[in-house]
Amino acid sequence: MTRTNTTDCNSHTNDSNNIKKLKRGFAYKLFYQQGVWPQNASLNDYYLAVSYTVRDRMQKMFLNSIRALQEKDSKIVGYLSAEFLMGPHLHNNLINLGLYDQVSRAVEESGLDIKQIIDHEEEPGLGNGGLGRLAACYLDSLATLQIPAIGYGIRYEFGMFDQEIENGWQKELGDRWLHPGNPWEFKKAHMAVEIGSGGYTERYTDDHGNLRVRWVPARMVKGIPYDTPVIGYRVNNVNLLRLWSAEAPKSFDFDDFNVGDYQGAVHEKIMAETITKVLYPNDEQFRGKELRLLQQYFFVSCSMQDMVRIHLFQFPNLDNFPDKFAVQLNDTHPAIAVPEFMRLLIDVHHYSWEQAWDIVTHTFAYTNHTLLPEALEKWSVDMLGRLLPRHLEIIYEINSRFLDLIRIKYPGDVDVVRRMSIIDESGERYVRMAHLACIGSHAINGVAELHTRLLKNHTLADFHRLWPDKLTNVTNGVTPRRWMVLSNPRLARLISSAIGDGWITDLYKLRKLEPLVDDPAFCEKWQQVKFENKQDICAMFSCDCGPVFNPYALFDVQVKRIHEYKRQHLNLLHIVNLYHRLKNNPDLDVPPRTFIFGGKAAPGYTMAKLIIKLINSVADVVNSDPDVKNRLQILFIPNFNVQIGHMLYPMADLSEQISLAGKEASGTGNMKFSMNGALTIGTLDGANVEIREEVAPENFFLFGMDVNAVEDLRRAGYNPQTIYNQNEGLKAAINLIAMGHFSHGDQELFRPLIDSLLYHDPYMVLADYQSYVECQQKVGEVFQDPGRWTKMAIRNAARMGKFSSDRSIADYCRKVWKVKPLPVELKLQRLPENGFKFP
Ligand code: GL2
Repeated sequence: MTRTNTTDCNSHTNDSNNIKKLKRGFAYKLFYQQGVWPQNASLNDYYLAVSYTVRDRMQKMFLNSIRALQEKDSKIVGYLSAEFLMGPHLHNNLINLGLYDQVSRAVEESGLDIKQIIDHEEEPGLGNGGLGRLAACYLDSLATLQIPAIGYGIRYEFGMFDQEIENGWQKELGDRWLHPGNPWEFKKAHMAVEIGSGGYTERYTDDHGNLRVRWVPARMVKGIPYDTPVIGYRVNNVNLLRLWSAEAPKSFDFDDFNVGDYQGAVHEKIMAETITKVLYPNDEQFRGKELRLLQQYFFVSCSMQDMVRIHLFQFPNLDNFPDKFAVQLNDTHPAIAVPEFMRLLIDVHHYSWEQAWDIVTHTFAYTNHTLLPEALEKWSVDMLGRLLPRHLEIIYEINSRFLDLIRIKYPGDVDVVRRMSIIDESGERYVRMAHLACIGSHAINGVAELHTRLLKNHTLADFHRLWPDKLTNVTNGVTPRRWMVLSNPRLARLISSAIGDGWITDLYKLRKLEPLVDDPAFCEKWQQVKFENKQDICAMFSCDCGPVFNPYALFDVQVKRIHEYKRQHLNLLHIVNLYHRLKNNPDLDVPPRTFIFGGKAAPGYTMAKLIIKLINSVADVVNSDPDVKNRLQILFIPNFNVQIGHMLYPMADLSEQISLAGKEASGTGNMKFSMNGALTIGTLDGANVEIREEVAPENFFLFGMDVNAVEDLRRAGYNPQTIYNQNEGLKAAINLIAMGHFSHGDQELFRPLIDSLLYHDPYMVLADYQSYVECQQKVGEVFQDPGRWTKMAIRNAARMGKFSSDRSIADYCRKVWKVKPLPVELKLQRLPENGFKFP
């Protein structure tokens, strides 16, 4: 049920009443909540006062939504994810509530600047990149589609590190997102749960003579939930993001304290609270750290206990749990949920193994997000057994029963048993979490057509052969609320003025833009929007000591985590080549270009950090070279995060999606760029394949090998040196770097990168180089025909319907979760005049 906006002739009066109320709200919050007079208030006080006022406007819907979950026989999606990269809340909540205009007027009339207040928010960066941001987009769509859902995760005290660039190198700084105060969360201390670790298991006979198992943990911590409301776009539904924080069960040990052992007394508390202290910043690199396993178990156990509690609030037992909850495992990070739920069902709620397994396998579904072997989680059996002895027993039992099934299915095939076992016994023994997730789930999905196909044919081929119906595809999507309406208001206004605003909740409606490619006035407005967006970013950098950027240049943007498979160095080789050509031939007919990079490297990933250094080193030389002034500029924007993404996607002309085919599971930045009218230069990798299908090949700059060519080349024996020796342009670019042209003559600095390219080149940068450079040449030519470019850009945006996360969520609901919308009615309307009579 959609909330109706006031459209009657009294709307103006209503508006001004609301604005008056909002202004009073700010003043009230400033005075009573922040405890300051306006003249003494800091920007943070103002931000908090505005946020609390807005939060109050959500409360009625929030409480009604929670009540609806409890009252109705509704099915809830439990989305288990170690990461939720939510981005700033205030602006998004204003948009989804439909309060942006009123609040900004109220703020202006109070003498403040809405932009300044919005920008003040420290974003909750509780994720590394694509995977965590996808979870956030999905929460937005779940609420907007009125699907009851709870996102379960970890309330990291320190989220993703802040990146600074010092002398060209990445420097990591601790993120202090909670420091200014978080107005969006509600601490629910009374809903704490207890989590064990370590210890041993024992068998015992219960009062009825049944043989049972008991886990006796060595340590306990408390999990405290913090709830953040997630509101849908212009609906009453508000879902829940429930993040768990670890606390010691008692503050500290007084016995130890009294005998003078202060260190010992606080030790336990510190150890407990370490669990949720910090997000591991390694994107797609499995590190096998004990604390990370503890984090995973901690939030999974908290969440499963919570769902069991919610279920038992309405039903006498857990028999029908899968009718009440569909639980999604966002990658294998929460896969320990499978044995944990078995433990809760068998040891705590006394189900038989068979009954428990039936409930578990009807509850879980698993999304795989990567094919990279180094990202696949496998925990050492020793470590897992030490931390979670009962879970290891359960995993062994799951495995033993599963392998019996395999032996019956494939008699005599010992190899398939070895390959499919949950336990990897090829050397030190490991628990393969992807196998555990596959076996414990009723559905498995990849995140783009190509990725799912590769899962079926390679990574999970044995599982696919065993259960041909289990593996499906759900192509990723992103929310147009944040990634268009919020971040690109100029474009959103233009689109709505042309085709109405229905596209915001039905992105396929953007198709209505297509005929407008033949409307010169519309095309001109489209260009103007892009130009103004580009001017914004130029204005931001013009006052700094850095170079002044030319808004007429082609803005060529690659923003994402820095990783060799994403091939930022391929982009760089093209830049160096272009620089070299421009120096040798000042008359070269190419449009001016501004190359923009952004992204963080995992702190321990030396090669990725060296790539950042190289980008900045090339930028230093190129930006200060008068020979290429205004024709070639390079900018590395530090600390790429959601907030900076808001700025960058709308101003890009060209989106770089240049990973080696078969490596990027989907990508989601590719979708954000296209929606905002950038053209893509890309390989046939991840969702690029489907983007190209949607926008049509003539509106997409394709280059490079496809997965089959990559496979063939690898099989034939790939030798990057041959390519280097045969390609003069490539040789010149590599030599410039190797000879120290960008490192003050230092020939050692970039040697590891150059050697890697020349002697291994695991991501076949050199193999795709020529095709990339030629494609970039074509990009330049088309950009010199603004009319043609604009038509292509409009067609790109117009055909992005498929890539709304609303479509992805609708797919999950239909294919995986079997859930339906539950529109929330505002039954609980207002607080009683004379207060409550408390029960
Ligand atoms: C990723 C994939 O690398 C990326 O291609 C995909 O778009 C997202 C979301 O499905 O998941 N996998 C992963 O571990 N991270 C990703 O971004 N961090």
